[in-house]
Amino acid sequence: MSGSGAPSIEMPRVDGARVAVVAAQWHPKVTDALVAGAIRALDESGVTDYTVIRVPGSFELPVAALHAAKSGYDAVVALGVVIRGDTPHFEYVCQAATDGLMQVGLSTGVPVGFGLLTCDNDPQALDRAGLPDSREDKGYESTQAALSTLVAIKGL
Ligand code: DLZ
Repeated sequence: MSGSGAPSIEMPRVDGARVAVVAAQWHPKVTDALVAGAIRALDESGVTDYTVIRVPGSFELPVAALHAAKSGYDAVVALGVVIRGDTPHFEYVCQAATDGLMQVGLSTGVPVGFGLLTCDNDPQALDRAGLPDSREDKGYESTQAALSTLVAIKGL
């Protein structure tokens, strides 16, 4: 998927919102940077009431996101990194996490930011992690997407 065509979205002000950031722990240099990007976005949007929940791997993201969504959080951001290996494991974990996170959003009505990197190799992940040398900042972007969606659906 190409990154070209991304909209330029203004960071919304959502003072008073409660946000849960659920993050996997595999590939800690990248996942820690994704969490830092998410917190930067929360700070910019005025969100002070947030929780970071760490789970072991990306496969565990949906169940943690579901609990957060059912616990009264206004938005959830899911962060993780899956790196392709030699077996089909990659496809199963990516598919399960992606489908599960979509189900959480649809079944609860709580917007879920999708900050799961599914990469062929480490350089691809580092390039999207929001580190000083990265081209993209998916922790920040997925948090902004969740907050913008929250604002959009609150206006309905
Ligand atoms: C097992 C596994 C592997 C091989 N690779 C990754 C990965 O690249 N990224 C990730 O977030 N998690 C990985 N996991 C762990 C699974 O997501 C899950 O935590 C375990 O299968 C235990 O349920």
